[in-house]
Amino acid sequence: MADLPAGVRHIPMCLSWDEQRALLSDIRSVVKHAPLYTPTMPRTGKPMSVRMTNCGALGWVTDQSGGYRYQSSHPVTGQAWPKMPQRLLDLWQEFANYPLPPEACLINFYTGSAKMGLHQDKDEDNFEAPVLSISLGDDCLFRIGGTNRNEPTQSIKLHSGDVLLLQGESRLAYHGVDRIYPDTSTLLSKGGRINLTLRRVTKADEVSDLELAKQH
Ligand code: MD3
Ligand code: FE
Repeated sequence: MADLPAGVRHIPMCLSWDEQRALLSDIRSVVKHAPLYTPTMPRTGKPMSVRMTNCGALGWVTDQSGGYRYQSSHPVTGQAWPKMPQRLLDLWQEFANYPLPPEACLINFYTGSAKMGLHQDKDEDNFEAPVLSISLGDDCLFRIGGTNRNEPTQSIKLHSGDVLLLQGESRLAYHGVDRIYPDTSTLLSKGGRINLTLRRVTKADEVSDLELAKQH
């Protein structure tokens, strides 16, 4: 099997079954307050097949008129996003190797037919911080390439409990989800896949923020 692109760290079966159950329970409480909604593409208004919500200070949203962006409130309810569960802050602390806590957790929900086209994550102001992704539920085929769309890509299967850390060169790599493998996990009673992506959105103030954070 080929090496993953530089900066990609895949930790298969990182979370135990009990940790996955506990995370799922956290996500269920988030979704009670901030329901999954169907995002739409900028300009065309075409609905995405993945449903989304967020927790944390900021959430990633998209709709026809406003386009891709981060905002502090749910686009349908207008309410502030629920707080980031402690368990997610702990996972970031353990794996991200970054002195400031995550500001956003995007929650993606995939049914058996949902997918996500090849794209770059570049709506953040901070590309220095890593992105931490956690997979729950059914397996998926994940694809990642280089920082130009025309570069070759490679595919890996992600399973429930896998953690993926993207930093350095891979932070701006093209990536997507080609397919879900239905009925490959019993974590979600009705099936499907949940992906959590933890991110820093705002720029760290050059010296002071990072130096201050290290002292804590
Ligand atoms: C590689 N989500 O929400 S997670 C997304 O499985 C997104 O739901 C996919 O792409 C999902 O933007 C993939 C893995 C991931 C997340 C962020 C990345 C891979 C990444 C950022 C840069 C490069
Ligand atoms: Fe992405």
